[in-house]
Amino acid sequence: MPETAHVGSGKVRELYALDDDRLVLVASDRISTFDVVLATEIPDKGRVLTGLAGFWFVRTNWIVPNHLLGLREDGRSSECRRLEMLPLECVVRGYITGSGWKDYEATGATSGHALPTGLRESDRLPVPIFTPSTKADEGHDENIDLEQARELVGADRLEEVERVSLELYRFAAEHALARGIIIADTKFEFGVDAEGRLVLADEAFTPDSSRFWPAAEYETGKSQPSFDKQFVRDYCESLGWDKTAPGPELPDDVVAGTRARYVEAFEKLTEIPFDRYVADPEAVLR
Ligand code: Q0Z
Repeated sequence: MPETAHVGSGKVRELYALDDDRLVLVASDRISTFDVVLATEIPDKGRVLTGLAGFWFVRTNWIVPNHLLGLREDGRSSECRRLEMLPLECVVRGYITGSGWKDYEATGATSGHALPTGLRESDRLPVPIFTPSTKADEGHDENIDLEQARELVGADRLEEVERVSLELYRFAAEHALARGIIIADTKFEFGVDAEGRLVLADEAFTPDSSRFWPAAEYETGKSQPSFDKQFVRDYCESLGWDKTAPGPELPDDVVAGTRARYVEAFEKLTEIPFDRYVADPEAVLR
């Protein structure tokens, strides 16, 4: 995109400025595992993520307005409103896993939420919890408690992002579970528009911003297979790779299996054939 200024890079996405008010977010087909971006791409992964995010933005705009202006013809890029971003990662956990499980094992709590004793890894929580973290440029986000989050965005805005985050999660987790996918946890990024209104930004309820688990295979007391990345993880583990860059190249069967899982997640959640999306990205917005 030569006529537009590059304004940011994520691990597998790029951000460009169209003008002062509009950005283009491009999702590549790159995949990361164990925090390393691999050289082998998963065809259509970027389209799946962009389409899913568009689907969720439209279906949740009754909860909170969002930054989406439209999907581009390529299906992997979206135009969005440029916002003032809040310096907070808004995480909601419905199940105890990942860094929340690590915190719980060490302290019995996570982000200041006292949790019931005797929880097992991957247990569903009695109620979903809001566990904000800070954006770390290098390495992992750091879980913080509500007091630290309040210092970052102010008491009123924190109350608002907590309420909205929990409402978004409850809505999407129920939709997904009815279609065979557990959304174990999810991360939102919010911005504020020129009028001071809270706006959902970035991506929402994609496999890159959330942990998707196949509901049919859910078993508490152990870590769960990832809906999308399990073939890649299993293959990488089978090699005895030390998880430092550069990662291994993926064989064709692992690529094909992983692509099929992304497409399966898209079709289960949107109830739209992926081919229809490719032909007409705006199909997910209707
Ligand atoms: C999102 C990110 C990515 C690199 C900035 N609507 C918005 N307005 C202002 N800023 C952003 C957004 Cl989404 C914004 N990021 C995260 C995404 C590549 C960084 F695709 N950074």
